[in-house]
Order: sequence, then C-alpha cells, then structure tokens
Amino acid sequence: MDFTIQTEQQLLDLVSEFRIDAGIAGIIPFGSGHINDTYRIVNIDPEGHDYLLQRINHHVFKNVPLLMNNLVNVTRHLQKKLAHLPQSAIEKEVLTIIETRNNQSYYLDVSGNYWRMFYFLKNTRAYDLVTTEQQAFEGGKAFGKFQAELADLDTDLIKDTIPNFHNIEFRLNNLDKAIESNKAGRLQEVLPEIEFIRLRANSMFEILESGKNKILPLRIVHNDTKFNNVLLDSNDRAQCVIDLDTVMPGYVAYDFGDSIRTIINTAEEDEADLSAIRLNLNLFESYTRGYLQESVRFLEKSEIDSLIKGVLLLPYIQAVRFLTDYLDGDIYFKIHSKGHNLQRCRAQLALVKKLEENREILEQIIQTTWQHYQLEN
Ligand code: GN1
Ligand code: MG
Repeated sequence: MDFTIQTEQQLLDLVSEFRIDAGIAGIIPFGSGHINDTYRIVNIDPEGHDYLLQRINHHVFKNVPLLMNNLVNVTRHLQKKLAHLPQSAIEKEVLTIIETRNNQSYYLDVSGNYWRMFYFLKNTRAYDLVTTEQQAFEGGKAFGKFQAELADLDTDLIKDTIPNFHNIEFRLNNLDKAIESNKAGRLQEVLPEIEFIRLRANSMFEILESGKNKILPLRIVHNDTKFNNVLLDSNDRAQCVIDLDTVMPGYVAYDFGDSIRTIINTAEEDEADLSAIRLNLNLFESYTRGYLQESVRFLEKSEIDSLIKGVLLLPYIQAVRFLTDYLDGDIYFKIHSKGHNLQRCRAQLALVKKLEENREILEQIIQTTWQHYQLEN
C-alpha cells in the first residue's frame, strides 16, 4: 500500500475538519482491520465523546462517495428503527457518522485520501476469538437482528461498493489470473493449496446458482460478519454492528458463513499451527440459536437450507482471496509478516477440511434449532 504514515499534526488538522466539540488528549492507532486505518481520538473530558477517525482504503473501495452514501442510508434506517429509544441509546447501538464542517459524510484531503469519523463506543469490546457461548449467542443475535432490520430497506438505495464481493466464480477467476501471471514468483510454493481449492471448486457454486435461479432472495446483508465486527458491552451483551463498508445486496448464507468461520474455529484466522484448528460445536450451536432467534421471522426455508453451504463457502472463499493476494505480492490485505497471506490461506483451508468432516452434524444443529423456533412462533 502506498499510504504514508500521518504525523500527529496532520491527524490533528484532519480532526479539525470534522464537527467535533472536544479538547484532544491523544490520537491512538486502533483495531485489527485488514483494510482501513483507524485512530481513536481521546477527549480531554472523560465524560465527553471519544471519536473514531478512519482513512478509507480507496484502492479497495474505489468509489468512496457511493460507499458513504450507502452508510448514511443504512445508519439512518437502523436509527429510525430505534427511534423509540433515547438519543444516547441510539448512539450506542448504531454507528453515528460525524459530518465535516461542510456537512459532508467524509473529508477528502489534499493527497487524495478519504477520511470519516464516528463516535467511539466506550466500554465495548471486539473479539478476534470467541471463547464463551454467551458471546457466540449475542453475536448471532446482533447479526440476525441487523439483517432483519435491513429486510425492509429499499434495495435501490444500496449500491455495490465492491462488485462480485462474494461471487465465487469471480474469485476463482482472479486466482486463475494470479496463477497465470505469477507476479511475485511464488507459484511453486502453493501447488498443494491450488489443488485443494480446485478439487472443491464445483461444489462451491451452489449459493450463486440458487441465487441466479431465484431460489434464494437477494437481500441487503453485511458481507463482512467476522466476529470482531460486532461490539459487545462490558457484560458481553451485543451492542453494535460495525464495519458497514460492505453492506450490499447478497445472500444471508454469506453472513452466516463468515461469522461461523471466526466463531467455530478454536484458533485465529491466521493460525500457523494447523493442528490447533478445531471446531467448537457448542459455540456454533449458540451462534445459530442467537441468529435464528432474530431472523427466523423473515427467512425462507430455502435460506435456512443454504446456511450450511455458506459455512463451507466462506472460509473457502477467504482462502482463495488470501492465496490470490499472496501470488500477486500482497497488494490487498495488510500483512504483519512475510508469508502472512499464505499462512492465512492454509489456516482457512484447514478449517474447510474440518467443516467438511462435520458437515452432517452442523446441518443437523441448524435444522433442529430452526424447528425449535418454528414451533415457538
Ligand atoms: C477484510 O477490514 P476487515 O479486516 O474487517 C475484508 C473481508 C475479509 C477479512 C478477512 C473489504 O475485512 O472481506 O473477510 O478482511 N474486507 C474487505 O479477515 O475486503
Ligand atoms: Mg473489520
């Protein structure tokens, strides 16, 4: 990435472009996202708001004004759903966009970087690794509710920020191109991974095909539901869904699968020791319960049946994307060590293997949980 590091003074100047009313005690890099750069702006007044300043990666999100327009529409819609609550509670449960002094939702600096600001949500936590059933259940509730609340948002208002984002055909084509051009000269190292991916390719098209055949409805979904994109409060209760950049039309199975990818795995997304990658079925069951509790009222049976397919597809598609980026020379995802993208790819493929071995039991848990809520409703 050709981004230059910002100096403290540059950051302070940027902050002053936004409508904030705070003395600034400090600006600290924040979070573990692979795409954008995030800073926490600490208020001198501990009672006042802190803020989150973000530089949007415009190499990844090529049309930032369109992206921010989606965000305005999504957050407004969610806020309206909570209109019965006091303002302070709404601010906790939905991201609040802080406008610039020119009433814009983002600021474009002289070097062509795009910046935006939100309230920082104090006393919350994002987990890279889920350890308790309550956390999993609360996460499931949060993403289920998020989809349910967006089910009546006018789809014309939400545009594709990254076209073909979870389109497996597109992702496999990109991998083929990366293999073909072998830009970073790394092809020989990854032949077993390519074989693993190719062996399974045909079985991964089912969601896409059912979507094309109108068996699955196209909905507004989050598209990046890894567990660290839901904030839990200090009692581990769901508080706010974050990282709304990829909220776009898609299939509910994408969101379910992407959450499960990070919940069911006993190890991190990039675990180097593949033997540490095991499935925690209790966490899977808890997430499924939380998710279906909130979503059962709007989901169609075909969507319930697609969930297991999303569980297999999402780690697979991530592996394809990590491998493509490795072959291209690490130009998309931030990496923290040499070979990081390959390590991520291998960890995700190990997870796919475990999921395949347990497919039946996972499917059974989904169906039993669904039937339970069917009876209740
Ligand atoms: C990226 O920004 P972050 O870390 O939440 C990526 C997701 C991947 C994820 C893998 C826009 O998300 O699609 O699932 O990394 N976001 C984009 O950890 O590509
Ligand atoms: Mg994120």
